[in-house]
Amino acid sequence: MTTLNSIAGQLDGQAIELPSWAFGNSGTRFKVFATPGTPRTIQEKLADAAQVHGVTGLAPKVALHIPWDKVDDYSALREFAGDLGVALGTINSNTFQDDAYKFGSLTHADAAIRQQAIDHHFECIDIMHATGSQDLKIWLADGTNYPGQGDMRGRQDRLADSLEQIYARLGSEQRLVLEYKFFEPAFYHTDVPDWGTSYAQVAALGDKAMVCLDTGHHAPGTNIEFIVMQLLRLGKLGSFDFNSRFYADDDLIVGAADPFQLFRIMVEVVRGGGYGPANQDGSSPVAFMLDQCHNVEDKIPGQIRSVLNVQEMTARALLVDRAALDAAQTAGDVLGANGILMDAFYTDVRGDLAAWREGRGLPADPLAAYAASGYQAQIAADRVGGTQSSWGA
Ligand code: LRH
Ligand code: MN
Ligand code: MN
Repeated sequence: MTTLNSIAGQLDGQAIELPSWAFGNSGTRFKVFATPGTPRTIQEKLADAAQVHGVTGLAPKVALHIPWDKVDDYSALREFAGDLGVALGTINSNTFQDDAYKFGSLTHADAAIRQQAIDHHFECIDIMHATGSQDLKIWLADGTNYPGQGDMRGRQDRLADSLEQIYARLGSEQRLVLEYKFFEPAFYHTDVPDWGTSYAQVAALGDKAMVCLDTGHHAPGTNIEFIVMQLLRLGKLGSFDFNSRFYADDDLIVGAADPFQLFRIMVEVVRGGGYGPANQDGSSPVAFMLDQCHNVEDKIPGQIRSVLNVQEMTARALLVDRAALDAAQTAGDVLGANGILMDAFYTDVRGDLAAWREGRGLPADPLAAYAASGYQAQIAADRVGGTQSSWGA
């Protein structure tokens, strides 16, 4: 049986990127509940994200969403983040809130609107140069609500052309990751609904274009770890948007709804070489991001819980006795193989991870340490006046 001690070193380099928007208020279309102390600016969101990294050591980067996190000076923002001990990560484009994009963005039939959407991505690439970001993440709300409303083939062709233009602008160290989602906001067809479409589009672009897998963007019952396996096998898994769901795109805390699924995903990530320092600069080929919204729970503890859940399931995945599993699989030992996987899943690593943290000068219990820090009360007292950030602003 592999012990946590033997895999502790593999946990050291784990880096999970936090979404800036997780710190703002969010809700459903019925109600957005405000939380005292919610950030009013991107600088305040970064300060909150730094709290998460400070108590966990797991979250050194923060992803930005443009224009939600628009500032005049991105180099200054990069420095500001650095002073807090975090770096700016993935730049998310946004072509889903402007009236112009009612009938599409990168797929739009009107050349002028399509150009507007392409130009927005050029702006995002400029921002990436200033922030030092590696990835441009594209998620499109493009789609139609009624059969016949649009020419699906034409839209796909225009998407390919738009992406080609955006791809051509990338710097040598930059990547484009294309996220898919099976429905919403469009209900009849979505232009990038599944990993196959995303794969087909990015494969046509080149090595710097990859797929982004948001765990909440699949139909119920989808075997997500199979998709993870396949994309890693094809060398095209660029990033994750981790969250969990009971119904559709619920954006709940990762590992909250189905920790076993998160474990199975991490098993395939490890198996496929997607975890650990595979790149020459020591970074992982896969960016592990969260994409979550905390509607009713406090946001900073929500993010702390999330990164701890990812670490916990990563540790359990690393505990899988690979040699024994291979032998059982080869021998056709169905129950034996399943038992080996389940042994790792059922291993309670929480005590060992607390010791791992203490050994690195981190609090054994990050949630308790955050609660005791007084930060929450401080921001609730300080952040009065101004407009609280929310998902979409
Ligand atoms: C779309 C999505 C995408 C957006 C984010 C706010 O549902 O997952 O990643 O950028 O939500
Ligand atoms: Mn997402
Ligand atoms: Mn989503």
